[in-house]
Amino acid sequence: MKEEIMKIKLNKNKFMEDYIENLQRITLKNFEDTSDKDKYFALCDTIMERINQEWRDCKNKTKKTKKAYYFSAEFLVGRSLGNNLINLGIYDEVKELLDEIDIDFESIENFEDDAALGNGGLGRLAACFMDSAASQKIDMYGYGVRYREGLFKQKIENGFQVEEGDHWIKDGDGWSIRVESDSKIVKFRDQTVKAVPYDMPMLGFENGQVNTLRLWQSEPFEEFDFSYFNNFQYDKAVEEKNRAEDITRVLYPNDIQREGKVLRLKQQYFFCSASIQDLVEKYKKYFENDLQFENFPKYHVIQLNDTHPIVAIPELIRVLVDENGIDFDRAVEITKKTFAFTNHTVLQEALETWPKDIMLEVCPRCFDIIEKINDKLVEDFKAKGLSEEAIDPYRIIRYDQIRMANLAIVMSISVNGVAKLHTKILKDDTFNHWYKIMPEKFNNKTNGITPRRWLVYSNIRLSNFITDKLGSDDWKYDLNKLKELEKYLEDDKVLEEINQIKYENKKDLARYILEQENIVINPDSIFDIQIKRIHEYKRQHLNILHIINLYHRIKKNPDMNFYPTTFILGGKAAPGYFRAKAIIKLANEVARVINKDPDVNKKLKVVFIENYRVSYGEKLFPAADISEQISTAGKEASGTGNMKFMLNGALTLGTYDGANIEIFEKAGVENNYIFGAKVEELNSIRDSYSPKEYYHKNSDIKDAVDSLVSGELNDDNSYMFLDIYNSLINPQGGEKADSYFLLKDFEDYKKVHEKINEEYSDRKTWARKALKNIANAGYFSSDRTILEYAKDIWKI
Ligand code: NTF
Repeated sequence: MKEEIMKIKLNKNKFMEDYIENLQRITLKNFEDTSDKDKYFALCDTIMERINQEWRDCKNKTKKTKKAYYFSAEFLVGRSLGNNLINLGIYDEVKELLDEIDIDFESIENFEDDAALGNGGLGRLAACFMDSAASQKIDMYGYGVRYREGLFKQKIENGFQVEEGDHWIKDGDGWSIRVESDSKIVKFRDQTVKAVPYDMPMLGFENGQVNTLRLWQSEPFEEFDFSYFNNFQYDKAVEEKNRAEDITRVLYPNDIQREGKVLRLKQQYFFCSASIQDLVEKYKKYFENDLQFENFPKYHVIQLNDTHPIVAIPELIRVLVDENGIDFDRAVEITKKTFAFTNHTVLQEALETWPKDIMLEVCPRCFDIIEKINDKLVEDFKAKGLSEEAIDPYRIIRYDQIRMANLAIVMSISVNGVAKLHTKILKDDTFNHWYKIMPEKFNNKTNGITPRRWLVYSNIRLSNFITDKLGSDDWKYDLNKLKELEKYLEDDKVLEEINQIKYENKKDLARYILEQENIVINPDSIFDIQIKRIHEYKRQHLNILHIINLYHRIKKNPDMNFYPTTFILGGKAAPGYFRAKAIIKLANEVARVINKDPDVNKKLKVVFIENYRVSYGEKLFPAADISEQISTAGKEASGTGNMKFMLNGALTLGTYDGANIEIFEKAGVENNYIFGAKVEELNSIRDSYSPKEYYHKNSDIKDAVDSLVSGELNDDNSYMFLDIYNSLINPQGGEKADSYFLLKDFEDYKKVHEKINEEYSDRKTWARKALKNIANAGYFSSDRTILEYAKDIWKI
C-alpha cells in the first residue's frame, strides 16, 4: 500500500515563482499592491495548475473502465484550500513558503467561502464519500447541481434567526473548471436550457488519484432571443435568460422536509438529465466495440443519494428509447441493472412523492415511462393473485401521486440504509412490504466521515500526537490502525497529553467564540456541544429545557456541587419551520438570561453559535468534551457529527439511535453516556403515552416546561415559547403532545448529566475514556464505508 503512495514533489522555487507570477497576472498589480483575497485566488490557481496533469491522466485512464456515479442534489464541500493541500501532502511546505514572503496562511484561508451546496448530514456525507473514494483509488464521480446561492447565512438578530443569501462565488471560484464543450441541452415541457458542467477535482490522500465532481449550472440555451431583441423587447429577452438561470439559482433550505414545488422538480430533472446524457454520450464515444446497450451496466453503476435524484431512472429509459431506438422492455432491463438506492431517513415528511400534474408540467415523458413501469408492476402482482388492497403499498402511482422511493426500489439492484438500526427499521417497518418480496436487495452501509478533513486538517495537535505515538502516519490511510493507541490506556503521561491537547483546542475555540460571538467562555469548564440542523426529533429543546432546570437548581442552591459547564449549541432552522425557529429563539434567550446572571455565570454559560457551517465545525469538534446526540430513538437514521466528535476524543451523551449504537458498541458503553428509551419501548407505548403525567409527577420537568410560559423568558410576543409549551403537553389539531418523547426521557437525561458532571473531575479516567473513543473510531472512516459500497454494491 504504502509504496504506491507518492506525494506530489514540491519544487519550492518553482512553486513560489509560479505563485507570484499568477498573483501578478490575475491582478495586473505588483506583489506589494495585491490584497489578501488576490493572494487566496492566486494560490488556488497555482494549486490547480499542479493538479491539472494528474487530473487529466486520471480521466484518460478511466475512460473505458467501470465507474460508480454518485448522483446527489447536495454536496456540502465546505472549504477546499486546506483540505486540498493536506491531500496533496504539501500543507506544511506551502504554509512555510507563504510565511517566507510574509503571508499568513490562516488569514488568506478565511477568504474562501464555504461551498455550502447542501443542508446537513446528507450533503456532507456525499462530500466525505468523494474524499474517500479518491483516497481509496475507487473511480467514483459525483454529479450534482452548481447552486449559485448555497444554504442561507444565518444571522441572529435579537435572538431570532434571520436568513441572508449566500452568493458563495461572487468573487470567483478557485476550484472549478467550466467545461463548456461538455454542455448539454435539457428540455422541459415549457422551456429548454443549457446545462454547463463545472468540474471540481477530488483529490485522493497523497496517492495521485484525482476524481471529478461535476456540478451543472443552468443557462439560457441561446444567450438572447434575438427575435425579441430585434423587436426592441429587451425585457422579454432578459426574462428568458433569468428563467433559465432560476433553475440552479438557489439550494432549497430544508433538510428532511420535502419541498413539493415545480422549481424543485426542475432542479432534480435538470441535473439528472444532463448527467444521464453525459454518461450515454460518453458510452457511445468510448465503447465502440461494446456498443450493445446491454453492456451499459457493465461499466456504470449509479448510486442515488436519497429520493432527490430518482428521476434519473425514467430519464435513462427515455434517452435509451427515444434517442437511441431501444425497445422499451430492453431499456427497462438495462436500467434495472444500473441503479442503486440509499435511503437516509424514515421520517415520512422526507419521502418524496410528486403530484402527477407537477411531473407533467416539468417532464411529461418521464411520467409516461413511470406509468408504464407501474402498470407492468401491478399487472405482475395481479398475475400472482394479489388483491387490489394487497398491491396498494407497492404502487408507484397512487391517487395521482408518484412515490419516488417505490420507483427506486423496483428499479434498483440494491437498497441500503445508513446505520444498523436504520436498516433494520427499513426492513421491519418502512419498506417491510418490499423486504418481504425482495430481501436480497436490502443491505446496510453504516455511514462514515473522512479523517483527513475531520482530524488531520482540523485537529493538528491530536493528529501529530497520534503519529508520534504510533511511530508513523499509516493511520491516515487506514484508520483502523488507531486501535493500536489502546496500548497507552494505562500510561499516565500519555493520558495527561490527551487532556493537554483538548485543553489547547478549547483555548483556541474560546478565543474564536470571543471573536465571533462576543462571549467569554472558560476553557477550564466542560465543553458540552450540540451542533446540527435544528429539528424537533433532534431535540435541541430537551437540551435547553435541561439547562433551564439546571440554572434554577444552581440559583436555588448556590453551593451545590457542580463542575463549571459551557453549553454550546448551533444549527440552522429551515426558514419555514416555525417551531425550529422557536427553538433557536429559546436557546438565545436562555443564553442571554444565564450569561448575564452574576450568581451563576461563573459556573454556567450558554452559547448559541451564529451561522454554524462546515468551517465552524472544524473548530468545534476538536474542542468538545461532550457530544450531544439526543434524538428520539428510531428517528436519526445515522448521524455523522457523532462520529466527528468521537474521532476527536469527545464522549458521547446519546440515545440508542442511529450510529450512536455502533459507537457505543465499538468504544464501550462504559466510556460513553447513554440514556433514554429504546425504540422498542417507544413503539409499545406510543398510543398510551401521556406527557402530562410526567409533567405532574416530576417537579424538575414542571419547572422547566413552565418557564416557557411563566414570563421569565421573553420571546418578544412571537408566541414561540407558547408554541413549544403546547407541543409538549397539549395535543393539538391531530398532532399528539410530545411526539418526540422529551418528557419521557427528561429524568434520565438529567441523571446522566449529573453523572458526567461528577466524573469529569477525575481527569485521568476521563482521558482514558477519550482515548478509548479515539482508538475505536477507525470503523467510522468513510474509507471503510466507500470500500463496502464498492465491494458489495458496485463490484468495482
Ligand atoms: C440524513 N437524512 C439523516 O437524517 C442523518 O441521520 C444521516 O446521518 C444523514 O442523512 C446521512 O446519511 C437526510 O438529510 C434526509 F434528507 F434524508 F432526510
